[in-house]
Amino acid sequence: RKPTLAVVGATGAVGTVMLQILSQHADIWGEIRLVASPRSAGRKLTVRGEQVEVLALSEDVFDGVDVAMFDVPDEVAAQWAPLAAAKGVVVVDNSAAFRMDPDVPLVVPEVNPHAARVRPRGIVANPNCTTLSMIVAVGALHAEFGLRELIVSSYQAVSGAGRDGVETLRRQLKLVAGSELGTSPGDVRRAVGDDTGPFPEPVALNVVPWAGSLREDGWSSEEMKVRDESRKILGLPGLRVAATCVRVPVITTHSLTVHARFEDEVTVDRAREILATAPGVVLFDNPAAGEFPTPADVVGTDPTWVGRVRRALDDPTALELFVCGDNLRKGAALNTAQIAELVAKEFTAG
Ligand code: 2RA
Repeated sequence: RKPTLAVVGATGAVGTVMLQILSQHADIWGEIRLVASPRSAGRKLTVRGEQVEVLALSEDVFDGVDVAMFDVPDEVAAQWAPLAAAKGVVVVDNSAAFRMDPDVPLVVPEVNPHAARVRPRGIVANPNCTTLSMIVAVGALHAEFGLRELIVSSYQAVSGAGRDGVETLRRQLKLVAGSELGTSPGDVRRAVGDDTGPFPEPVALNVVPWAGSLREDGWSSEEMKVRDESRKILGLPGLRVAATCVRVPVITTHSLTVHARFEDEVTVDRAREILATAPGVVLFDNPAAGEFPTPADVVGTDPTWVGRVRRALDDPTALELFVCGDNLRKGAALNTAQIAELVAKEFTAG
């Protein structure tokens, strides 16, 4: 039989992409139930070409549901995912509430699909978009070379901060368009005003070395997620990781520079072969022809795009990469849907 799916948070930025993906992928689901906060209940959204009414989140909406994809704030997931799981629903959750719970697998289907089968709490966690934007490429290289250390800088799109992030950048861009701003200290700040939305500084004509909230010793929550989640997904609890997360004036698609150090010497030729054949990765790397991935071209696509593959000049065991991934697709909705599809196979097989 075809399993029943619930999409919880169907009206949000990621929920919207989830519905697009469900309309594009093989039609493996029976009923698809759309769920959101009471504020959005009654709205009609299109999925698989049909209009479906949005239901208000309640325990009853999980009756008869086999798998639920959640994209809701951490505190909502923390409350509702266990309630759904208690009704027998397998919850695939895109919040940070359960990612580091030892009884909740953190899954990237191209890297650790087997982990999705062992879920003592009935919950499978989806990683954060920054980790997801690079981990498929890094995981493929790790499988061959054995990863020892990861040093990354992110260039994160504003849609990572939700609709508010996108609206903030668009509003600020209108205020600075056609101006001579960006030539004197503080001129951009004065032009965009005090309302910087979810960001601590203006994001138009700027880069902001901050994403998430403050953690110990000056690290951001986003940087800790990159470290903790990479370790858990790759099964390397002692992996050395240093991340610096930066917000840039891009609507959608996170980019990262990656310095990856491995057990032994690596060659660029072999790294390129691995990246060119790894599922979910596109190698786009010909600087002589001006070919490298950028968010403007990667947005709206599914794979992790890799360019600028070089061996570190001062360390023959390390590679340098530039990686781009659509933070709403592979970084959120797509990976969640892929996990849900993995779980669905258990229902169709059984
Ligand atoms: C961001 N990674 O880009 C976050 C969203 N989960 O802000």
